[in-house]
Amino acid sequence: MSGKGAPELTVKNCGDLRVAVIAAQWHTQVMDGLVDGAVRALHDLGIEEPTLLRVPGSFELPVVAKVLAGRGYDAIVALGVIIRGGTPHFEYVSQGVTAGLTQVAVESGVPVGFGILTCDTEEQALDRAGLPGSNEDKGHEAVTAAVATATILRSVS
Ligand code: DLZ
Repeated sequence: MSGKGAPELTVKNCGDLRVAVIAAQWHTQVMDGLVDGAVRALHDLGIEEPTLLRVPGSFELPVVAKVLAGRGYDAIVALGVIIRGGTPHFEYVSQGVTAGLTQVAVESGVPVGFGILTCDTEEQALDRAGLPGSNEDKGHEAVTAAVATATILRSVS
């Protein structure tokens, strides 16, 4: 299963990379799908001992990503689900996590996979969660993209 428009990436020689997955805890069913997809992707890539950390909500993802980026990881993957409610909170959390993760990646030089779903409804999120019946598997995609980027960086260092 790959997302609409998402490339089929072939990533080689990455089994020795140190990869950390950080997952928020809001919206349990969707998060379970994202985490399963991420773990499946790591297994497919031959990365046998990834670090998996859970944080309370998506807003907490950037600070943990920043600390891990300073601890020798080759790639970090952030997973979260943010669903629009009736208040501006959706915008604050979405913007905070997006800007924070971008800043971590660009300033540290460590690729950060962006596995954050920002959806209007839970149905939209479930459709992207890599669950049975989902059309997309964003956890798998985020891992593959981050590890592919790490191998590209390693090839030029
Ligand atoms: C507060 C909040 C709200 C309203 N919605 C979500 C959400 O949809 N997804 C998510 O991952 N986290 C949400 N949070 C929690 C914030 O990310 C954060 O954990 C709290 O504001 C505490 O810092």
